[in-house]
Amino acid sequence: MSLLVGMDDPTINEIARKVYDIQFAQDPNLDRLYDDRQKRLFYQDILYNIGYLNTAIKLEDNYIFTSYATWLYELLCSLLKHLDRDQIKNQMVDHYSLLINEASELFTGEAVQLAQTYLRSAIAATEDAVTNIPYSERFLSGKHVAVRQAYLGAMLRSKTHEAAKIISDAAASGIPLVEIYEDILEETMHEVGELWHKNQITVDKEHYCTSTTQMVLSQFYSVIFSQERRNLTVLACCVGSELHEMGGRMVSDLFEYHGWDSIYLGAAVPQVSILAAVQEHSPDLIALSVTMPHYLIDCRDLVYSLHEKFPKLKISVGGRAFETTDHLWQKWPIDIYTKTARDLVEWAQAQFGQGSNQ
Ligand code: B12
Repeated sequence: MSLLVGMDDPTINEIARKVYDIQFAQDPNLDRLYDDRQKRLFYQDILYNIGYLNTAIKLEDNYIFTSYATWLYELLCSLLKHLDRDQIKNQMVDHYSLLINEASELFTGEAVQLAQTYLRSAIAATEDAVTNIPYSERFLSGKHVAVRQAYLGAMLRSKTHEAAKIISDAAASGIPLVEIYEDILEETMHEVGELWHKNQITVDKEHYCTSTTQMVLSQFYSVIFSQERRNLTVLACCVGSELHEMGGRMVSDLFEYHGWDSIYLGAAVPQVSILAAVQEHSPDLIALSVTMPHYLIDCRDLVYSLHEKFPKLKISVGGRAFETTDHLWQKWPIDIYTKTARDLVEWAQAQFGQGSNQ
């Protein structure tokens, strides 16, 4: 039960080269994703991997190799900033699978099976490590933390169907819609932003989490749009060149769910178009959403125009940008600022003499 030869032996190098060539042939993206230096290190790592595997086999200690696999995975995640944790996991799983195929070239006798067992354990350990990220205190406190973690975990592993099911199961278990929106989905998106900021997920993963969450929101539209009407209209939109449109969408959806007619104009709406839309639809309330502080000036200008042109219109503002100000909204002629969509709905229900649906 031994490795055929020492690490400097040409046979080992030959097998490492073969594993390297097969892996690059199987996944043509690798050629693009790695520069020449990284390719050399990739090859070097194959030799290390074989070395660690050999040590584990000789000592008959599976844990040596699985703990090495987890350590290597975290090292690669911090070195390969352009790659997502999930992408690195996929590459490592491909790599260990190739070594499983080559085990009989590397080892003899019982060692072949041991190698394959240890490599399978390394695959499992690497798959588990994908979601082993230290989450923020905010994400880990509050309501429905377990659902948030399960939902984010599924998205970090790119399991769209699983992620959608976690949320539909949460709804089926009786969690109110507003809590699904704000305590689960909003908090998860906030955490996605933190992970992106800390460089723990790539931009494409952040985009994927956004589009998955938008798809998940749409699962609720049959419920949202089937509530009793209240003959009230809210118009919501994002101001300036604001691209963050999920907050405004949630505001709009929660009003619709409470029987209001909602008109959601979405992201980056020019001032002139917002004024024209108010003229056309005569809403009872307008909800202006700002996430990036540099669109606060556009918001202020719009608020003054709305106030002057439509004196009866109730004006509300909200969104992350206001949390970064010193109560800026107090200086503007608006009717209400609230931190959350649910608080705005509650205020509006009281203001317009309607009880809540909840
Ligand atoms: C998804 C996302 C994006 C997506 C948005 C896609 C889309 N279709 O919406 C894209 C990729 C486009 C994007 C781009 C950028 N983003 Co971004 N993004 C996010 C992220 C991860 C989630 C936003 C989100 O959907 N949250 C969930 C919603 C539901 O929450 P919410 O908006 O806060 O809304 C709630 C409340 O605020 C309130 N509310 C919202 N509107 C209103 C309105 C009223 C009237 C009321 C009462 C209440 C209310 O109700 C909602 C429910 O309670 C955030 C992280 C975060 N902390 O939010 C970063 C984040 C906002 N982005 C950030 C940055 C830096 C950017 C970019 C500059 C990145 C870049 N270099 O290109 C650009 C700027 C684009 C632009 N011009 O607007 C930073 C901002 C940091 C800062 N200092 O300001 C954040 C905080 C990430 C981070 N942690 O660093 N982003």
